Amino acid sequence: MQQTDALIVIDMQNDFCPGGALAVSGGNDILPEINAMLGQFPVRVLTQDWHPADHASFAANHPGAAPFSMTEMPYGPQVLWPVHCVQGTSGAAFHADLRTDPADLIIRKGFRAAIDSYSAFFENDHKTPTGLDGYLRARGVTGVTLAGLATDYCVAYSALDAARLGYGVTVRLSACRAIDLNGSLADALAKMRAAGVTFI
Ligand code: VGL
Ligand code: ZN
Repeated sequence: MQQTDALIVIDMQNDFCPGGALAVSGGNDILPEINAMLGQFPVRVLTQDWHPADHASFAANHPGAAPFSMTEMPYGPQVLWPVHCVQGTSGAAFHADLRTDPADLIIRKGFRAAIDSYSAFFENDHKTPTGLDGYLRARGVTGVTLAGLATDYCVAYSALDAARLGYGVTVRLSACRAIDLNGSLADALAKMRAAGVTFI
């Protein structure tokens, strides 16, 4: 690892762990590995999915729509999710066993009601920045390692954006878990591989 590598821990929040509103199977199993990784990188970032209650990605805000069905947004197709990670709720809080003290930066995303944001870098229109790219560049970061939830959504979108932005990208698959909706995991792994992402 070079001195310029950042660890980006994606969405280790209660709602994505067993018992949560959008639980990822085995989501909490990766906490020990992530906690250990937080001591191994010179730059450490946590992301936090952070939605208002009227968020457009929630099936509950689309009368008659079932969770995990699809809709069209102005920026393209969008999965309609169960209500999750509502700002200020316990579901949006980091898992109690995540070591948050080593984090240099906590970046929140998905706070605009009209647009979802899987990636740590851009919202789902692939244009609206979160500010993370500017932060990492200002700190001289050239490579990022990603871990967290979920492999096939927020981790994959972050990895693909990071590759597009010119960072060297590594995904620590043993420290990720997937939602795997209709083949989304295989699809995400193929896209990341094609983008030059390294898996460890
Ligand atoms: C995520 C779906 C909706 C994720 C966030 O963290 O992968 N997935 N919001
Ligand atoms: Zn979300």
